[in-house]
Amino acid sequence: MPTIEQLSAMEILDSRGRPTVSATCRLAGGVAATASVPSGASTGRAEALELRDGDPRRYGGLGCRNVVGHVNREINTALAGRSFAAQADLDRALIDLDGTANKSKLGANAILAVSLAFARAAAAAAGLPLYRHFADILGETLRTLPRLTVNLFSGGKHAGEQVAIQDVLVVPAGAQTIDKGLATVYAVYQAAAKLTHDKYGMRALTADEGGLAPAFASDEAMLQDAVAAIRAAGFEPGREVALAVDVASSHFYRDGRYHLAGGSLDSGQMINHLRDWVRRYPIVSVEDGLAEDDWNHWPALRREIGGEAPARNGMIGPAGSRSHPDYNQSHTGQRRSHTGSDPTGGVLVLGDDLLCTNPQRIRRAIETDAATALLLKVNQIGTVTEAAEALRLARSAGWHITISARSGETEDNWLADLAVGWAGEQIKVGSITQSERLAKYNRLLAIEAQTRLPVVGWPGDRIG
Ligand code: 2PG
Ligand code: MG
Repeated sequence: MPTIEQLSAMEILDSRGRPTVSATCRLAGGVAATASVPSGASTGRAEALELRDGDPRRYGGLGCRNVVGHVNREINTALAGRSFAAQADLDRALIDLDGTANKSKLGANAILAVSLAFARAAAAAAGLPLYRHFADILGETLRTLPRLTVNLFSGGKHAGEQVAIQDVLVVPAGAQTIDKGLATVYAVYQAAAKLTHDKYGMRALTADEGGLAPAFASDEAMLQDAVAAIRAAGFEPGREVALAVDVASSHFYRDGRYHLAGGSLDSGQMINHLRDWVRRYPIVSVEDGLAEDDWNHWPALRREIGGEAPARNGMIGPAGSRSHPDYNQSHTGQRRSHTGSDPTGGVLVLGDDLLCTNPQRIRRAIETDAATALLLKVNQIGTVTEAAEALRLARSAGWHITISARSGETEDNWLADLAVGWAGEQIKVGSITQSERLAKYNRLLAIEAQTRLPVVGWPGDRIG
């Protein structure tokens, strides 16, 4: 049973140069491990509280010195010398020590840094790779590697809001390995960088997560250009390479309307707009298509674009049973042919800001049939154990899981281990540039080489 000898932390900088927290857990017996926490920009309002110093003279108030102090003093004093048989016991002690609903006393950033550092130290003490330890925490066996969803074009809060939509992502659906998937994404990204230069006269300047961010004329231009880049790279859109979209619509939802470049839409019109996109572009996943507070309309969105409701209490395996479209496209690239009676074919209706990795919100979404997939960001909830609970709940409803990084990341790579250990169907790390992103992709490559696990297949193997 791991006994904590010392917990300590320091302030480090994330990929945007903003402070974040790195914690080290030393166990009795000498094993020590360090983990650092990411930070979002387009945050959901229900996220656990990331505590900041608020001193405007230092990092514009974003400093984390107080949080570091919480680890070095309160948390260390309370937990050093104690033994924890399981991750859940340690996390429970952290939650109790904080005592607030949103971790605002000690800070979710302090708590998560300790939770992760303990997980890594316990794995090392047991002589296990971190991905296997995460699988043990969940009570899972290792099954699959996640499908890649990789940022290509960015707008919204990650790119100075030149367009409202936050991210268009490349999904190398035909690639059977992480290795091939990354090579495919590289080719599309290079084609997109050339397109950015030729069409917009811009160098390949990138947004927070490394996505390209030219001055698109409209939100839809992001999708058109993404399809053009896929073709230019020599792939067939919708068969070898598909798209995912993070609409991040909470961030352009005001007074009950969605404010896009061409004007504003009410919820019903926004749903129609997204359904139209899903019909005309090879989109397999729509994240935050509606705003975090627009609960009343999410069920209609799910019905319109999500295909059949997922089977409850059933795990979706590598070739699960959800209906998916035939992503074959005509040569115009503008209309997809579909199988069955469902014109959209059923894309993932993925909740990020809506759900905030929060079991209460996930339960509400399951009860109202508002989504079919959970975007899992551990720092939205603040401990490994609560994130595992969120995942279990989503899986019990037959949902898919997309394990996600944040826009402010560090060089730490635990996310890749988490995605494999928890058998996430998708992983979302950002673009194929910038070392804080590549740290995760490189770790996935290493895990693939070690385990030879298969990448999750698309349901029905209709792609590829
Ligand atoms: C999102 C994330 C990652 P942020 O909205 O899904 O892309 O962004 O970390 O800024 O919340
Ligand atoms: Mg999002």
